[in-house]
Amino acid sequence: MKEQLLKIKEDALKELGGVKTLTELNDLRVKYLGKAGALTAILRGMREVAPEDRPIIGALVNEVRESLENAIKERGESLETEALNARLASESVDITEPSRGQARGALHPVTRVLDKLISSCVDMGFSVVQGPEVETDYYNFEAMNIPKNHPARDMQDSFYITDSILLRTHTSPMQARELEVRKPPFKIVVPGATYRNDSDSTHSPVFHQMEGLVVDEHVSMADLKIMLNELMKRVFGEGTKTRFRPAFFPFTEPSIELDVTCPTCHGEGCRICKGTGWLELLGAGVVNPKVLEMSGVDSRKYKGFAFGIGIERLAMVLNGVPDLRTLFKNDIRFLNQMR
Ligand code: 2NM
Repeated sequence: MKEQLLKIKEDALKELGGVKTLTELNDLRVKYLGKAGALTAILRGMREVAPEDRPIIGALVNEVRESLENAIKERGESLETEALNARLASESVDITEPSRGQARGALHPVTRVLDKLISSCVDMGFSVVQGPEVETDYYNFEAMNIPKNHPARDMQDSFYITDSILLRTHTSPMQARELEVRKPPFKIVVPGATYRNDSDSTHSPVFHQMEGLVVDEHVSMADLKIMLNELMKRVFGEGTKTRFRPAFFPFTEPSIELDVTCPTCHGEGCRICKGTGWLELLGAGVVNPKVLEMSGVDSRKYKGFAFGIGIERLAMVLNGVPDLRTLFKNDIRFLNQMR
């Protein structure tokens, strides 16, 4: 019987070594320690054991049971630890792996150019004002010294809503509104959307402008040139050169147009500047005294200078965009190149 017990113990421990799962472990427990198990069978056979041997056998049964229970418990614990480690390994996240990345939005090239112009002017002491895009004939044309028979007023160039109301064709009407209410001296810029009935590779029916206006005693063409040179350096970089050509606008006298050295080739000549090294950039001039007077500003005491710049053309030049209309198609393939 003693041999039987030791054999049970030996078999059980051997089997235990091969147990791989908690289920197998439980089966093993039932097989040796359960009600119908091998050890229980031995206990049942105790009546056949000589009475004087019973305590010895009984003690041995207990010892075997105890050591099997301990071994099973130990094996169970190590199986649980193994299972936990396997789960931790399979569910672990490698925080050093590079992420898939987020698709990032970006500012529209027109917005970027406009922001740059506005902040450069703000840095030079200008206030920013915005006004209505639906304007009266008076502010859009009359107050800008554009008379009734002027070609700019043609129905074919302007979007009229009624005989006297239209979509503003430039941001100048807001300048007139400010001339009426502001007390000089002042410096303002008016950025915003403007509308003309035109559509080709250099024109869009909606486009953007920024106009600036400075009114003070004794301001002159010299101040205008100094200010524009400074603005161009801030927007295009310190090495930028300018040149001024005479021009005509009804609202300024004298009037000029300004060219800058091409920001792409820095004056060498390239595709963008069509080999000339220069880009026509903006119009400007000394505010026509008639314009000041119409808005109630005393033109003997106060002078003004003003400039107007088209934003799309600038965005095209700075980003190498050949057709202005692509700026407003919102084709994602185009926008992704405009970062
Ligand atoms: C331009 C060119 C030259 C301009 C003039 C005025 C105002 F209100 F003072 F009369 N605002 N903007 C101006 C002058 C605009 O755009 C090419």
